[in-house]
Amino acid sequence: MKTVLIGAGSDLGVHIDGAKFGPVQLINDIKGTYQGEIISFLQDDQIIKSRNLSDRRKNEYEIDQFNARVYEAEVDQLKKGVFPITLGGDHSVAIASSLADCLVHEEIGMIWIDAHTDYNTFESTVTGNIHGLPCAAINGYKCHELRKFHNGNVIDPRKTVIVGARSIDDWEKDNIKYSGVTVFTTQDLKEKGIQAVMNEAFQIAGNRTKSIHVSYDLDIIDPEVAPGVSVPEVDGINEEEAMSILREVLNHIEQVSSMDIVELNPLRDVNRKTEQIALNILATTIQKVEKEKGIRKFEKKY
Ligand SMILES: [Mn+2]
Repeated sequence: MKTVLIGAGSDLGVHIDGAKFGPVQLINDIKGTYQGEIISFLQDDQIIKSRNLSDRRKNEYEIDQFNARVYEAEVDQLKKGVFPITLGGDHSVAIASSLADCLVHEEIGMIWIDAHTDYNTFESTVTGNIHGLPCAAINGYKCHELRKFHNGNVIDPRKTVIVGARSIDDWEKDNIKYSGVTVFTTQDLKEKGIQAVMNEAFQIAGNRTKSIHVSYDLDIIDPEVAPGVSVPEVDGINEEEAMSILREVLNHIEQVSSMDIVELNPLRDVNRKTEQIALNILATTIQKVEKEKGIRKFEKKY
């Protein structure tokens, strides 16, 4: 199956700058050898980001505008039967990539690999950084302002699994409880093992669904190994474990219809360590999808 790279260079979802350069960097690294199409979006230079601490809706309008453009391109590619790999950008770009997939494919599940649960709402957020809200937005748990461009179903929280979380805000915990989303923590990965957790994740996300959107946030990895993210969280997994999570995703590739690799922040990186890991994840995914994933067998609405 063919892949397409969609660069979603926005860091409007976080007060720290730099994630907007993530896709630029990765695309630069890979464009010499990559055969597929590359589509790049970069946030408007004219935008002055809101960094006001009391602003609970930082750059809400600009994020919606940016996501609307990414969404349109994603829908286009998915309709053509291509496998989009979306490169972030902060995690708010996943609202566009996942909901595009949800529009094109019937009954979709989601696996959200992340140190954070990204399940805040405008009411619960402490920082006002919208990259802490996307998972809730995609699940239709409040946050309707963040999916104005989307005219379709949301992804059912009961078919959404968050993997690797270790930083959950107090109010966010309530959202998680009320929504019905499943969370496996970093501790779960260590205790139960990666394979067991990922198998369970695919079972839940794949239950009566035809396809799954996988969103891979690089901050799941320990900042000692991968410092190049905007909001690092200590006590993460190591590089080998990060690759082993990817391997489990790729073992289920027939169920997966699109994927994100997000939150690479080149301005925070040290000796390009995080970039190298992201590149490895990207190249391994491309190779697997192009070589081994068959012609799509999802039912399409179109
Ligand atoms: Mn995230």
